[in-house]
Amino acid sequence: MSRNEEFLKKAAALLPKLHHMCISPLTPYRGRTLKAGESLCLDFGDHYVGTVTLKLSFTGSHPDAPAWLRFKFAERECELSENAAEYHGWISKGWIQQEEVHIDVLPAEISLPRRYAFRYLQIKVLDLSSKFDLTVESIEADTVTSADDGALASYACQDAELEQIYAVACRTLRECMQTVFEDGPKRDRRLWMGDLRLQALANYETYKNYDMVKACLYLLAGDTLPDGAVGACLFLEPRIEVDDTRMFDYSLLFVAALRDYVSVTHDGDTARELWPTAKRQIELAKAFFDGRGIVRDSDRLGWCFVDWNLRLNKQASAQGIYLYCVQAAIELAAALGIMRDAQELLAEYAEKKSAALSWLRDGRGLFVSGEERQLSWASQIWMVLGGVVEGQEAAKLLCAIEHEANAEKMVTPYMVHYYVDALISCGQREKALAVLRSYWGGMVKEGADTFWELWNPEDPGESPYGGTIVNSYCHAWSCAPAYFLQKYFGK
Ligand code: RAM
Repeated sequence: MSRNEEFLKKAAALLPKLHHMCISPLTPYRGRTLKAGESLCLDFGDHYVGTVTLKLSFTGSHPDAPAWLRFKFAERECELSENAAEYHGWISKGWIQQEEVHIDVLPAEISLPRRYAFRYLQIKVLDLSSKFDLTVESIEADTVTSADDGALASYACQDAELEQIYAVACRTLRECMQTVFEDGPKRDRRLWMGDLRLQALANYETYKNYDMVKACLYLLAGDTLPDGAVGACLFLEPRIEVDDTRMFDYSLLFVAALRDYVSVTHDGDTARELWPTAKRQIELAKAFFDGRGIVRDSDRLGWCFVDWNLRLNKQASAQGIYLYCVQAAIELAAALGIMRDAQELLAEYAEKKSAALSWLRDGRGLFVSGEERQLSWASQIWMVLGGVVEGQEAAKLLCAIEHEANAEKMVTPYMVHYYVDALISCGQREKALAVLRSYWGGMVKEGADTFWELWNPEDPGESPYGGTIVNSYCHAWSCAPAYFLQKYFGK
């Protein structure tokens, strides 16, 4: 791994402090007695992130055996009825927010071992001697976020549905704002490049913590993969360390995130200092193109995320993402006055754009991906965002894909964010607003307090991991409405 200690020092100095707030469940519970097999479900009224401490006691005879309890934390109530033993997916069971505890001596004060993301807590007595009952005396959560609630930009548009969608989006972002912008406080609880970009955009319109974005950019630039690639994600503990996961699109999106940051803050020093990292991402991506100027097919590209639709061929999307990020690099180079880089990037852009037009379109003008010439929403969207088609032509393309029943669809709010962005870029604002209402509004109708990692209205039980029990229901890449509503659909 390649570390730049100066960058990491700079980041450390800018990382935010956590604000603590002590809360208790809204459900009345004090003095509740529980016998073996009984359970208590507590509702904290909203989504929180924090640690939990309980005071427990007993009635009846002196306890003659340990109390054996199970604690389940849930972001959505439906998670409480999931069975951890039935999950055999590819992401670790370790993420499941569940503890089993034996309490030898009562009364006792116990602090559960982890930080949890939750609205609900279920306490189940797995076993207890029949000579006494367990009593719950008090439950407190020490909740944390680095978001400053007082700084949140209000959104009043005389439309209750949109205001609610905005509030849920901001709550989502708030809960993911911890020491860094976490992808989700339930899982994976770390700084992911692709997630960061969307969180930063929402943050610019809401909490406006510019230093936190700057810190995250310096972290990612401060510990890269050995060849200088920005890693897909980064750990903070026990020490700052880039993950060894490499993703074609996430490395490139560093360039877009830096461009966004600079265009909002006009922070020229950061632009200058991080420009070599940005430029390096474009250079590294060049190795993935064939002689025609087309990015290698999915099977040779390595991991390029795009979306959690597991059938998606990523080739065309990758080409679009590359073009999108080259455009961002051109803007940065021009802003920095590095005209030689800007000129070179312009030539690179023109070449790869024309290759996309020549090789990735079918006879009807739709973009296709991979050897099988797969049709997908993602491919059209990224070609629009990459500027391969523009204006009316782009609007027509995004309309045409709606009528292709076999086209691969989007399943994450992450990808739908880019769809909304593409619609706005070609003047389809009304349509963009309709998507915000139907997609994010759809989650609100399903009872979302915070927006989810994955939402496929056609298959609400979908999980890319082999089981919804590890899905995250507060995932900051889904806070798009906070950004779009505030920026484009204000008063
Ligand atoms: C999920 C993470 C994160 C995302 C990656 C690709 O597992 O939670 O949000 O960036 O996938």
